[in-house]
Amino acid sequence: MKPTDYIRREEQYGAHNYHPLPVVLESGKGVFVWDVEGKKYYDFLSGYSALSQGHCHPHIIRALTGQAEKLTLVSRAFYSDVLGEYMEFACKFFGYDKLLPMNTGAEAVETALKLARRWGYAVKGVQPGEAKIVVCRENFHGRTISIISMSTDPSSYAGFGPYTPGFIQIPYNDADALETALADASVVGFLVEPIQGEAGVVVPDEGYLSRCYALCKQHNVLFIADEVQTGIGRTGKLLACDYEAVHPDILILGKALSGGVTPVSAVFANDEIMLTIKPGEHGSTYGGNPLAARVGIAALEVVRDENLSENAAVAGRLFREEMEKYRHPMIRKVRGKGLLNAVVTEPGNGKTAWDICLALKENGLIAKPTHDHIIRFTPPLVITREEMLDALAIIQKTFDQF
Ligand code: IF1
Repeated sequence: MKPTDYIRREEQYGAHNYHPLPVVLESGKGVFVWDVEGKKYYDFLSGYSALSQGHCHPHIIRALTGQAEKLTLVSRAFYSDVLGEYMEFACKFFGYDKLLPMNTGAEAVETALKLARRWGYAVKGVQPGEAKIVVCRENFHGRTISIISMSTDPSSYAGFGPYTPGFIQIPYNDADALETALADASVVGFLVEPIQGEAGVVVPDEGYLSRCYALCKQHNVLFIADEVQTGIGRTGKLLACDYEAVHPDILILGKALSGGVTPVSAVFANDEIMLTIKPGEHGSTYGGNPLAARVGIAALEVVRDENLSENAAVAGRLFREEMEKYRHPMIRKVRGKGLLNAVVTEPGNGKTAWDICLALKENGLIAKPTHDHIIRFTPPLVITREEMLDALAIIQKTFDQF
């Protein structure tokens, strides 16, 4: 079969909810993937930051296959030998009393919303049904109906109403707007991405997160960090909140929590918050399954043992320095932290970010535009200096072609 055959079959039998780059991948290892014709590419999307440990990391694959031959799922109706081990390991890794295991990032965000509301009624004393959660404009937290009810992006929410009530939208990177919103005593939480990924890697001002955290403390409101994309080393620290020594009241993780081999997400909180949800009040068939637990431990061990946060900081600085030195009329700016970076492009002679991504693919590097003029560059955090320099050469050679 040719790549077009694979594409045509997927078009015929699959929903058209994506518009993928025309590349058909068959295998991956570290920072590389190969298509069905054996062509090699640098993967500069990393499964939207889920593959931070690189494709098919041996330590994670061994954990996956070993557990897969023993016990994959018991449901939470029973205990398993490995779930508690994972919970203890992850709670100590991120510094929380407890975690609630889920599968996708959106499920973890929904869980955090429920937890904040429940805490608001049970502990803060907000009137039942009145809890409000403050969110930022241009947020991206997933695709469920309550999550798109928080969104200001029509491509996320339009045509899917009616929407879940109880959300107050304020501008991102504006602590004064948060202070104003917190005057409402029914606010129970502030949900924020430490860096807005989908919005095009928007990095807030220095001090924004710590000021918001202080305002939340002042108003007895939970600071909820969605680190599904920014967490687990991606921005050069274990958590993006670590840049400002902010310890979120509720921490949401997903994606790289499993190194891209099976969906694993989690919500972390201390007892006063977490224990407001009682047995039977929340759950998920696969949440906390033994396979996910074993994989989760291995994925975090790789982050720790291979110093991936530090590597992301060093490799990311190299990327931005080299791209800032490189001048091109189609590049307006380069921004990011660690290995969560984006190039903001100027449409040039009718060429768009999509055209650049098509040319990058021809030159051996795959990346994807977010919105139509921003290209996100998020390689696995295991990338070496040589690989980064080689990838930069491909990126600059590609822009030179325009
Ligand atoms: C798509 C974006 C990235 C996320 C944050 C929660 C979730 C995501 C900060 C939900 C998921 C994914 C979803 C995927 C594309 C990708 C994405 F472009 F949509 F925004 F990475 F930036 N919080 N992001 O980034 O996690 O339920 O997907 O496991 O929907 O197209 P999920």
